[in-house]
Amino acid sequence: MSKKLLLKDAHIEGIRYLETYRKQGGYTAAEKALKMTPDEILEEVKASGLRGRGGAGFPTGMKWSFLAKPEGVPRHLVVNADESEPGTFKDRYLMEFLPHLLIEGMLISSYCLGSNVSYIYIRGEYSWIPDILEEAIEEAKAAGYLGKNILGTGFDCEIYVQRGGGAYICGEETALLESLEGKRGNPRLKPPFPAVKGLWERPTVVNNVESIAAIVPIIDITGAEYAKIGVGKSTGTKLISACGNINKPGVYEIDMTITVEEFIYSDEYCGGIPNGKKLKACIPGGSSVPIVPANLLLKTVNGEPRYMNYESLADGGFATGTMMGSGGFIVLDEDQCIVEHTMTLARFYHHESCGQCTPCREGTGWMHKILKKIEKGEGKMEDIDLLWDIQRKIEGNTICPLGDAAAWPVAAAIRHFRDEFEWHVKNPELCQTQNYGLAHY
Ligand code: L3W
Ligand code: SF4
Repeated sequence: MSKKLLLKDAHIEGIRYLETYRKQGGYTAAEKALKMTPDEILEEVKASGLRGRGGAGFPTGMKWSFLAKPEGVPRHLVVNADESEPGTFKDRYLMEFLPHLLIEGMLISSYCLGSNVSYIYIRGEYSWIPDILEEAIEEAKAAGYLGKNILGTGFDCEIYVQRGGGAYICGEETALLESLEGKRGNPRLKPPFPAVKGLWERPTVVNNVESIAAIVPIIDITGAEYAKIGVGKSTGTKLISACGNINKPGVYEIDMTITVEEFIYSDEYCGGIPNGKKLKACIPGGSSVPIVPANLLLKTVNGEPRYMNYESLADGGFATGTMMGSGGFIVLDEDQCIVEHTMTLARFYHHESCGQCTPCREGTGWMHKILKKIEKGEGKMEDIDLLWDIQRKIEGNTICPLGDAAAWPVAAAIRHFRDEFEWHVKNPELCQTQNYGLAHY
């Protein structure tokens, strides 16, 4: 059984409220942290090996150490709660059930980074959660954990919640900052990174909800102890939101030492695939990461079992591997049509493209149109090569990662399931009359 650090108290009734949260030891990590120096906290975060839980897996301690500290310029912590990646819903769970864990993590992080005004930018569709967060912020303030002179330390900190307007692109950190400044959420060119020029051109750390929540157990048990959980550079625990063709969809906390097979089939996690169907493929890190067929999902290129961690999932590079991403784990059984699935994703990325760069704005639209044609049985063999060509021209040629995120699912689908695309071209009449995914496999 995986060790639980974030969700250990999630089942306790009333844990959303300060009184219950404190009864379970809540805010003792913050009290401990406020007696440490900011540099001591930073050393603990570095020692923990924590990697950003939003998708990129960038080392959190390193990101914090990049924060510029010019004299007299305010700095900010911004929590990215714009959780919009298809298949990803772990941050929603944390904020809905454990709002004080996030606020405690923000208090410690804000103190370490020197942010007196910190923000939570939350996706507009999570319409009921800002009220939960704001209630928790008020409780924390009344208890002296936020506001002026927190616990008599002289440190001041306010937290504000800002709702997004429903654009996926505002989860990209610089688009988020633009939106937070009241502008259209267009991504900025990087560098400069937010750590140098972020919110209102001030040094800013943008971190995912889960990353900031993880600061609480890191301070609680120490960075060194946190680093002992997991394996290699995949330290600590990771929240996985599991969905698709599984018996037990939900949010699970894993310690990154379990295999993919165990995660899908064990009763502790997904509980297997309904109706005894066979596993066809899986997208383990949210819709932006490459899809992997079952044979490569259960074993790596070395014939080893594949583990639920950053390194093992990526084993073999994009040819055979994928990414941990945001931990949005989507399972597809043998009845699912890969062409239809890829077309649905292409439609999503085209709709969500901000339109600033030509390869993304035009390319996502072309990919969607071609996939729609193939899916309906109206495509030609050359369309598959054209699709391949378009995705290659998008990848690496755009301002922000949305371009890559649109290209990778198409590339991986063609690489691993080309015969399924060809089947659609060769069987136009069957495409319109039956479940071609099932007919083909
Ligand atoms: C200072 C440097 N800071 C890097 C910082 C950078 C950022 C972080 C990671 O995209 C991915 C995307 C999605 N000085 C720095 C530096 N940084 N070098 O490190 O940066 P980066 O560019 O590798 O990634 P990103 O722009 O944060 C995130 C993928 O995650 N994804 C998840 C998407 C969806 C969600 C969601 O719904 N919650 O996260 C899934 O795979 O496609 O590739 O902070 O500033 N020299
Ligand atoms: Fe906008 Fe797409 Fe360019 Fe990102 S890659 S800046 S979403 S057009």
